[in-house]
Amino acid sequence: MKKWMLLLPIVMVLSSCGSKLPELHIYNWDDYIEKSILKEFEKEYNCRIIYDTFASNEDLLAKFQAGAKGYDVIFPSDYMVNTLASQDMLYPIQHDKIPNLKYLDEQFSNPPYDPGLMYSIPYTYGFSGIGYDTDAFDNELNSWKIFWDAAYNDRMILLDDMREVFGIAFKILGYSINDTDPKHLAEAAELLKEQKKYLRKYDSAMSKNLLLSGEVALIHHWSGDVYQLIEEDGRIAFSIPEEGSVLFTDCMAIPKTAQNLELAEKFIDFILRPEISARIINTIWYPMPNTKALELIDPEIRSDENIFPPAEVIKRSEFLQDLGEYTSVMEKVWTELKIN
Ligand code: SPD
Repeated sequence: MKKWMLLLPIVMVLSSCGSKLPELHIYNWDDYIEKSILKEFEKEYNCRIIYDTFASNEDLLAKFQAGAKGYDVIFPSDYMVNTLASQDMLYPIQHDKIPNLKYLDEQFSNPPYDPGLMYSIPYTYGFSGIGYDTDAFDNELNSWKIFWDAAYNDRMILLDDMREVFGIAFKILGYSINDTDPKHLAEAAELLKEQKKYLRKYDSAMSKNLLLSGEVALIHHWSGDVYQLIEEDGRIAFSIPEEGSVLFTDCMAIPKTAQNLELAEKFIDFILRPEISARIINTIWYPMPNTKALELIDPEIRSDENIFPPAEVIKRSEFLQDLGEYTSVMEKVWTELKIN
């Protein structure tokens, strides 16, 4: 053996120290995955995950419209999949690259926002509702109208989310959350203007902490997020108001500008492994439409009616839909409401 050959292993180790691991860039909502799962993926696929978060579908869209590049997996909700796909921003999903799709609950396999799952794979589903401090109320809360109660002046927070906030007003007025009549929009805006007198702020990021610390009495938030609080403090409760609510499916999708398509597909498939999905459900308290995972989750979560609501609750809830050009009409009214 030549002398230089003995040095070969050392040279190989040194050169691999300098080489860059493949990267996977993920853009997701806050508090929406169990962090150790990311570590496990990095280890198994010898890569580095760069993880970034957003607070609303509209923030996600704005980022891509401003030319964001390099995200490999994103988590838009149902109607936003439709919006992004119609603006040619999503890569068609190659189903043969996601073998664990076999675990997907059939009821989620042909959704109206993305027929045949051409551009997205369902991740979780859930409801909007009211998270509240039971010490501040004598009874269970069952109506959105509580946000108009002056007794809770400055102790209430609504999501900083246009579609969700107009959704509340539309439900109180008896309209669909996807209503596109400008007269109804004006009525909804009037109602929300009344409410704003008592509102601490529109916020999606900090409201959970403020509810936990007792600074506010009630917040408008999503089911699993409030359940994460309930796990910390049994004083907190969640309810889906009787007027009906937003029912959503959040999805995984690959933007057209993704840099690492292969790793993105592997990540989506990894998430659909039943034991991985079950761990995510047990951590974030949102159900995932993975038939096998549901057999593995914590029985306390499986039997909770706010997490897996009965048919009548689902019936009075609605999925948000892409409003097309009407979105800009609503945006104008939303901006006026927020600044005045
Ligand atoms: N912490 C994650 C919350 C995700 C909520 N997405 C639902 C959006 C429905 N409009």
